[in-house]
Amino acid sequence: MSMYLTIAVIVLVFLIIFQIAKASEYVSILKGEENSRKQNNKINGFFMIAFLISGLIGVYFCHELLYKKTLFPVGSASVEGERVDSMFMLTTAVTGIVFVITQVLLFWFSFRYQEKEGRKVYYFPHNNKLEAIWTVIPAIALTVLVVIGLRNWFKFTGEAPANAQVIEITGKQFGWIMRYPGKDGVFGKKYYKNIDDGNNNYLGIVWKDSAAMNQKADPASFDDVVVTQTMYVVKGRPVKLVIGSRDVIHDVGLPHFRMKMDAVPGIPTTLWFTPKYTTKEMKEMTGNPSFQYEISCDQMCGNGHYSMKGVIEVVTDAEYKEWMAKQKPAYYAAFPEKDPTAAPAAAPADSTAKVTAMEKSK
Ligand SMILES: [Cu+2]
Repeated sequence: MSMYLTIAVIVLVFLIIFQIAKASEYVSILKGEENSRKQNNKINGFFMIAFLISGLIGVYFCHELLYKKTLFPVGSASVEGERVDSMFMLTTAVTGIVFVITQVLLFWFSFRYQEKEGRKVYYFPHNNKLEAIWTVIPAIALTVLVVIGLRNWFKFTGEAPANAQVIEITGKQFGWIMRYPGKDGVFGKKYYKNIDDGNNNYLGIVWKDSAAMNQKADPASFDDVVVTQTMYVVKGRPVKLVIGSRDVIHDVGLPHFRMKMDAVPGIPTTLWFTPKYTTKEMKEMTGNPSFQYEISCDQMCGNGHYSMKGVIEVVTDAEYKEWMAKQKPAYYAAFPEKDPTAAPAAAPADSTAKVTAMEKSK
């Protein structure tokens, strides 16, 4: 019913516009072309000013209405992200001032210098000095902005502080896999052909010898901890992410930390930042008891792209240690018989042979 009504209203509106157009055509014939053009010109001039004023009011109104819903009021949740915020504000200020001045002039001139009886157009085809000014000033301004940006880019993607915690994060259709290097601090080798979700090898870690693929089990991989979707990091300790992908290009988007970086299959990318507040502190600061630091995929990566949400839990050092103590190396999930804490009765008879073979390969 309401659909028919909507269609009827649309048709009616079209009819009215059509009739008005028709009527004004007859009026212009009656009044004469010249007069009607001058009148139209006046109306257009008025609309230029009306558009400018309502546009400026609209910008102000949207800002009042929407600013508090953005991530700006809380500020950056990472130390390095503050640089991104200040860059953003600087760029917005520089381009914003120029935008407002040029738009006000554009619409004001259209109104103020509209066609009038006895007014002649000033012929002003070229001015070298003026062109030099409006080329050189923006060029200098943009160079400054780009240099600031490059310096920050090299900082975030460059060498992380020595005390940084290194975590590997891998995107896949559609989710995130995080790997901690374990006690040895070294990530074991991985090879994409080993990826086997059914056997808990989401990253293709080289756990086994394979003559066919010419690879030897990497002992550094045996203590690697693999978790999915939720990453734990420590407040105040720099985190270095080693970013990869299992399939297509994803992007680790960390809006609260003001960071993002593409996840590209085969080409590890890196990014580091220092979390400033724990998740608990953020819940209080935002007044939102269900606040979460989100990892959003910022690259269209397929039909499940929208659902590719990961979470970063920022905790205290003690909480982190407690959490980590509960994690089991992924190796034991794939080979339960190798787990020293597992009940020995559960181990099948041939597993002992495998252990000996693995020990020898070390
Ligand atoms: Cu994705």
